[in-house]
Amino acid sequence: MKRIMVTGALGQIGSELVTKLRELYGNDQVIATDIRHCAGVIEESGPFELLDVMDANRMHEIAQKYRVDTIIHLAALLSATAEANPLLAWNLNMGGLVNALEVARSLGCQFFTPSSIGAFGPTTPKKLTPQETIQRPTTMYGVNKVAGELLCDYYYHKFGVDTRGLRFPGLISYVTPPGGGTTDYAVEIYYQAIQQGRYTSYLAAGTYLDMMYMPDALDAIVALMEADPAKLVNRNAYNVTAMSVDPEAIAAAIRNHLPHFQLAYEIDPIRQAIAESWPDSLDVSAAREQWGFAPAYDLARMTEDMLDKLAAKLV
Ligand code: AKB
Repeated sequence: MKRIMVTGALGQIGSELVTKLRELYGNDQVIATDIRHCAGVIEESGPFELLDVMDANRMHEIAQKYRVDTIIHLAALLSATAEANPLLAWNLNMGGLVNALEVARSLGCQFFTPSSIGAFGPTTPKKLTPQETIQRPTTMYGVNKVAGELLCDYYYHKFGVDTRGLRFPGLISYVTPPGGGTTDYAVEIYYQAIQQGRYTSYLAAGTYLDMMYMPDALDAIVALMEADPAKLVNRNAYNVTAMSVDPEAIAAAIRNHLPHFQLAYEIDPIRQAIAESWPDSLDVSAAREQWGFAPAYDLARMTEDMLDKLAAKLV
């Protein structure tokens, strides 16, 4: 039976992943950690520890105390926040990652951390971006993600740490909102559609980015962590996505349910520039072939579910 430590457990991915892992492996088997408290199901349904991922000793102590055999390291700043505070992003994103990899190395743990479409840059092929291609990002977040992918490769080859990772696109969910990302508009648009009937997008029409619904992202993490190690060629991170969309495409999908929904634009030059430096659509064939990646939600199905769930949540 796995014993899993999750960092950043109260964030957008963590808050849903911890619940899923507790359902799969048992409440006591999943140790949630975060830098802050937040009363709710994550702290109440199983072990929870306060952890600043920059504190290597405390991370090691917690992992040892619970005899964990798997580390899922999620704590990090997203792209827009990282761009506003690049030094903090370097220290937190890289410092936290290397601390977590060191704990995995010293305790012999399996390891997962997310990379991102942000690991690509303006010189990367934009359409059907291959698994292995040019990675010259122009954001601090991207620099962190490329360095992080290389570190995961390094710890696998040098120390035999069982590292696994996914290059996540924008993740859309009705549970915990993201914070400080470039793709956050794709979550906000659904909340505002329900609450106001309109949304003002900070990314321009025609800005295509990869997206995925959270249930598919969680399934992908579990499938990758359960995959036969002999079949995994890429120990840095796998391309994954379920759709390539722009604000107009999401608005059109919303109008199938809310015909009067209105979309306006007020472009944020910083996030627009970040989005333009990222791919339009990823090639996921390596993930499909090596560990069976198969997302269930396309734009239409995701939109129906998001609007249903948010309508119930926001009444
Ligand atoms: C962000 O926008 O920063 C993230 C990501 C794509 O990594 N959602």
